[in-house]
Amino acid sequence: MTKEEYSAEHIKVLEGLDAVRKRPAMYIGDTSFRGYHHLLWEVVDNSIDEALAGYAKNIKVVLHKDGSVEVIDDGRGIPVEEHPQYNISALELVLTKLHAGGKFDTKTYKISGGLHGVGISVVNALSEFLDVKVKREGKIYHIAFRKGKKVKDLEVIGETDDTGTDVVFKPDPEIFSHEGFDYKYIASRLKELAYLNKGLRIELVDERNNKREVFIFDKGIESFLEELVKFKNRVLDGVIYFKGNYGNGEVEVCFTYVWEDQTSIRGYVNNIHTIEGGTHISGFLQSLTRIVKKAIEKQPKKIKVSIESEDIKEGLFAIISLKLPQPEFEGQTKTKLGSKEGKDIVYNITLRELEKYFDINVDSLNKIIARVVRAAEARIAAKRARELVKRKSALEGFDLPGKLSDCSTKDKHRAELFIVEGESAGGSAKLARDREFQAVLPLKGKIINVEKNTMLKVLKNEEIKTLIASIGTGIGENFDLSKLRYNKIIVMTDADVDGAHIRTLVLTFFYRYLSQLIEEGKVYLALPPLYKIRTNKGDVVYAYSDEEKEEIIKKFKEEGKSIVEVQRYKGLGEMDPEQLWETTMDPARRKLKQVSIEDAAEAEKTFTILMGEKVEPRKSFILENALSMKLEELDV
Ligand code: 0RA
Repeated sequence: MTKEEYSAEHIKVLEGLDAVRKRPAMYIGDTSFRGYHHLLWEVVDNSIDEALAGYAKNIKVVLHKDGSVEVIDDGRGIPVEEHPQYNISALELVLTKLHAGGKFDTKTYKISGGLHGVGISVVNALSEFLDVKVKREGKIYHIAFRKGKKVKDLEVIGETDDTGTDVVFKPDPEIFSHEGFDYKYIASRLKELAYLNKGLRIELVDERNNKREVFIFDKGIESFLEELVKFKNRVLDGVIYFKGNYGNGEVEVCFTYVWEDQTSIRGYVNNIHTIEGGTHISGFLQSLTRIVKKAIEKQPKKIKVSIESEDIKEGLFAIISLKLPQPEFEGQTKTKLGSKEGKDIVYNITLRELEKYFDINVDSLNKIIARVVRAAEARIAAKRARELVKRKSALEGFDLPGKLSDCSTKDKHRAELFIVEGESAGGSAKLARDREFQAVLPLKGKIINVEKNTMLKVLKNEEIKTLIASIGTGIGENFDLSKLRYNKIIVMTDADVDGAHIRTLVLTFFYRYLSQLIEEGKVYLALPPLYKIRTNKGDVVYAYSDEEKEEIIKKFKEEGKSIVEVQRYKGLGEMDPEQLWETTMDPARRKLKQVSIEDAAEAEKTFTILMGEKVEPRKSFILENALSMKLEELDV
């Protein structure tokens, strides 16, 4: 071809790729880590599109030792026939024409990943080298480039029965400030793509250090959601899944509820994570809210609390994956779906499919209602408590409740608060403590009647109000850690059923309204001894468990000491102040258990069972626990 024979289009094509090398950031955002990996996503997206179109079943990504990366798929192969307009192969065209991308023929694909989509020609322009092999119509074709310029014409290099595309490229170090592909980053996105495209097998091989992973999920986003809620307390046994077509769109939805006060709604549009949300998310939430509210109104036993949309969201974990031909994105990072159809599709499919689902799975609906009602109750209770704290401080200044026997130190780091059950144990604790740094707050036995108490009632309780005032931080949204009046908050209860009840209640209260305190490691359980063991020689030893007791007795016997007398402590009130100090309160000798968020979550689960509407689990819970208590109480 002579110079004159170049058509105007050809010249434009060449200028196009030069422009990419001159201003790479205009096409891929930046020339560091993100831009560098953007090249890979551009190529992977093309193979994913071929999978979405129903052709590719396997995608393999290989990180080579020389810094190049290879993306192999078993799709139809990029077309190689001559393009009528340009007189070059379609393959060469997509590799050299700007914006042509893999979507030069828009009718070929209904749907394609829209965030990257600058086209594989941009990858070619910014690569030190790029090599493509296409298997198609019985032949293997090959073409090669350096820095966007063709160095090998398209030629047949072999024969095959397979089809597919194989692209190898190395980002050009002249262009990028970053060097090297990041295995973890790539693996996590490929895994996400495998979740989003049910049944698609994606293999990642790292030849630099012999790592290999295969991602394939026959349950798609259902498996994804299972993974997200793996360590949570679940409201439903499984996850709810449905999908449907509406207009030009198709949506897959999967959701479940957990007891934790968290919400996670992940949206995807054409496999792009819509971090800023958008119309598809609002469509889902509106539909879910409508269905749940309607179901609540229809309950035979009238539910009095009014439900707000935030109550529907509490504990909700959802994944919404929408496929839409021409999505429009908005927002700062262009990851918010703006298209109005997005909402129509998800709203209507959710309404239709979820109503069908709940008709069959009434139990799931009832469990969700219970979760939503609890969220509403907690919201109202927290609001009341906030008003109360405000009012209290307005009326009483900084006065502390009379029931609190405070410590005298002003050093918050040394100060400790003992929460003690009952007046008698409270009395012993007051006598036993070191008043310089130990404060004591007795809680009345009355509030242990958790069975009938929702957290709403608990928050109205005088004792709990006193507790909030003593701690000083406020609760819920107004929580302020810097106002904490004690460095350790120690729950000290008897080793009996009532003790277990009050511990459950207090921990549930902390979990729901003061979880930051637990996360900061400020909440502890005192571990009083279970036994006092005395010998005829006057030795006195305390045992904190049955095993320890047995060991001590054995040791005494071996030492020839007899009349070993064992006293089982049933309550803190049985100890004299001296003993209580020695065994349970003295920082040098006591045992404390730091409460973890898991312990507290466990307590709240127990609380939920204890106060729940369902009689059966409550009954069996109380029976089981009463039984274990009885065994413990058997004296030796
Ligand atoms: C356009 C048309 C056809 C295939 C592709 C693009 C295609 C592109 C890529 C990029 C990576 N892997 C790919 N696989 C396929 C097929 C047209 C036909 O065969 O009818």
